[in-house]
Amino acid sequence: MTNIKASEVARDFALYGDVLDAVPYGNGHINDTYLLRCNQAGTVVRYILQRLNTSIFREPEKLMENVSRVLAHCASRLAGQDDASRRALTLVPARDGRPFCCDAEGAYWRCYLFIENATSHDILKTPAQAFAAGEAFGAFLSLLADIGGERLHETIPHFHDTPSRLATFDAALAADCRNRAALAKDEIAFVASIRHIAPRLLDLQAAGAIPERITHNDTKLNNVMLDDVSGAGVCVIDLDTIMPGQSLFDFGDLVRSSVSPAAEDERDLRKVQLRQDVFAALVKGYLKGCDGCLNKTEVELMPFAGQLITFEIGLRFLTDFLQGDVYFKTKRDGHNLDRCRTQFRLVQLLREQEEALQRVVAAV
Ligand code: ADP
Ligand code: GN1
Ligand code: MG
Repeated sequence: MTNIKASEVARDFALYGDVLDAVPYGNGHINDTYLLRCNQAGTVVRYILQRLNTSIFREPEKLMENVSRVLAHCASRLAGQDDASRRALTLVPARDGRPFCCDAEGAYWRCYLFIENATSHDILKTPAQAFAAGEAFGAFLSLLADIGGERLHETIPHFHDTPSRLATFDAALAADCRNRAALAKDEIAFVASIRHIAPRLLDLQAAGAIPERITHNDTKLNNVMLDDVSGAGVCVIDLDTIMPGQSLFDFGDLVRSSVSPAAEDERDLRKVQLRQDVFAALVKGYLKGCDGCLNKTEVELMPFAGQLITFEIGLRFLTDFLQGDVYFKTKRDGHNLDRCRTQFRLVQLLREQEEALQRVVAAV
């Protein structure tokens, strides 16, 4: 059903034509996303309209400055190439020229061209899709390598700082404000058993073995659009967390969200599996997209990154469960605990098969 507020806000953007409707769209956990349709001189043209979640993104204007800079860089690098307007997001400016607009309640909105004839998948089906997604995120990393100018803003400080995520978890567990810890005994014990892995990537960065790069930081599978005909990666989306980070944060999140055929919130944990052929295709695609820019340590730690980022995000789901579901959108009781369980099961599989995955990387 059309959302009245979103249709009203749409009129504040410099769109051509008449607003037809705006309906909730997509499966994102953070922002409110709408599919907006306009009648543009007799043709229906689609856009993505989003209300930013400002309880999570506390400095939306700085965030939009990052997004605008990144997209201007992408546009200049893609200029003149085939399909350039599908291969990077394009912001529609507000009527006052800013890259966003604010409504009467002070909420921040932005509008993008809709990427047509492409799909963002929640579950990856084939190794060919894995190669395509890996290549797209790798190419995005390499595209951003020479963005230049000042350091990008940190839109969420300590986003992939796993030790800091552990400290937040410890505090949530100590407070247990919803009396839910008793429902998550096994998961809490699992955290205790592997918490020692948390600082490894940041320690290696501090020691100079892993470089800081401009990274996407939210490279889950449904944040890349694959072409409906060729299956190739078309466009990386969801740019809110682009900031300084590590390539392994990106590769790790891609592993987390792609290697298992089960949904992130699947309740039957027998369905959580580690598809090694999918992992191999992700590695090949990502390395091809990166085009030689990763160092030896970054390549060797690709299997470990999958395990660490999956642990970190499972930990965030568990923390949110303990805190009363205040961060991720949820649709049912225990939703965050279900999500945590799939992540932790996958961590177990990634740890059990770590040597085999290392052989996969060495063979590429
Ligand atoms: P969230 O931060 O909430 O995950 P996203 O920016 O990822 O929000 O958008 C949610 C979903 O909307 C995406 O997974 C994708 O399916 C769809 N989407 C977002 N931007 C576009 C776009 N420009 N064109 C087509 N679909 C899009
Ligand atoms: C969120 O925005 P979305 O749905 O693509 C989250 C990620 C998590 C992911 C888990 C800003 O991603 O960090 O890995 O959910 N984004 C933010 O599915 O917290
Ligand atoms: Mg998203």
